[in-house]
Amino acid sequence: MNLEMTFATHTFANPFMNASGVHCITVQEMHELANSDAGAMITKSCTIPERAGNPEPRYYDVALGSINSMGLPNLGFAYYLDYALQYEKENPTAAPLFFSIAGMSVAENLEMLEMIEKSDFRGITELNLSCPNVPGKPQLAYDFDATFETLKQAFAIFTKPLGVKLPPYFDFAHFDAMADILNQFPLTYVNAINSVGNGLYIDPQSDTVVIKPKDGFGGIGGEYIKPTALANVRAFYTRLKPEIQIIGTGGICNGQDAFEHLLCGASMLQIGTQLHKEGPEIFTRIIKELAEIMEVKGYQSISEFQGKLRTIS
Ligand code: RRO
Repeated sequence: MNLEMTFATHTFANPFMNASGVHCITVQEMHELANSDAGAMITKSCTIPERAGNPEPRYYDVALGSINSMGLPNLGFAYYLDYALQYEKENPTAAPLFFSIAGMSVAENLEMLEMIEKSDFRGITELNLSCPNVPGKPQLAYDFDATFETLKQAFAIFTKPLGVKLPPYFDFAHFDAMADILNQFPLTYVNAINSVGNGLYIDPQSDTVVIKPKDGFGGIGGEYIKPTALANVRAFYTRLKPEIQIIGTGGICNGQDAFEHLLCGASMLQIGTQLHKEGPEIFTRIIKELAEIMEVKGYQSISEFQGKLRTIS
């Protein structure tokens, strides 16, 4: 059974990786991912200065998923770039690293892109346009004109592989409009989706919210969001030019979820909520489960079914 996935500049041993934010804030966590069976890994979205993020509790696991309002806590751009450069030096043949940035302004994003461009970093950069949890900062990718302007300025200065992390969209008009924008740029990939912004979870015993920031509002992940994630993966797979690959993120808990994301057209697969619940051993389990499903269905490689979702005629 072959789970290899050719993505951007590399053929990864398997399509699985962490979703940015989960198990990737510290170097220690990145080491644990590197030592797991994950095919790739991504750093926590960063800003130039270190950020403490929102007050705790700010992440809560529930039966069907999670709610978070972390508020972009991170150790600062230099910490992650230093880690990435050191990792590449010590592991010259390893799979490329993914490096996530989420500046608080266009200028901050451009400054980070410029520093990555000038550095020796050989990996893949992800521009997070969809952080739902910074009070007073709307998600950039819900502002279509601002997204276009940001990408225009980004590609004027950046030549290395670059992808964007998008929030979920819920209307065909929005899929069409965003795809039209994305198709105008030499993007390496689109990552769909970030958490479903500003949900509310209530503890039935205490009648209270479960996270402190924003009076309990936060991004929803896990099983709750799989249908929305699959729809976004499919919508972009069928609208984007073929050079732009898709990373599927949202509700991947087991091999069947992974299979469905691939069927919708995803290439790499990111796991957030379930990685937070289970730890990096999840990658061993989910690789086995995906391989078993492929075996039963008679597939030897992912390319035999990737994107080949059937509709009803
Ligand atoms: O740190 C966060 O609150 C956060 C980010 Br940057 C993001 O992109 N998605 C999310 O659910 N939380």
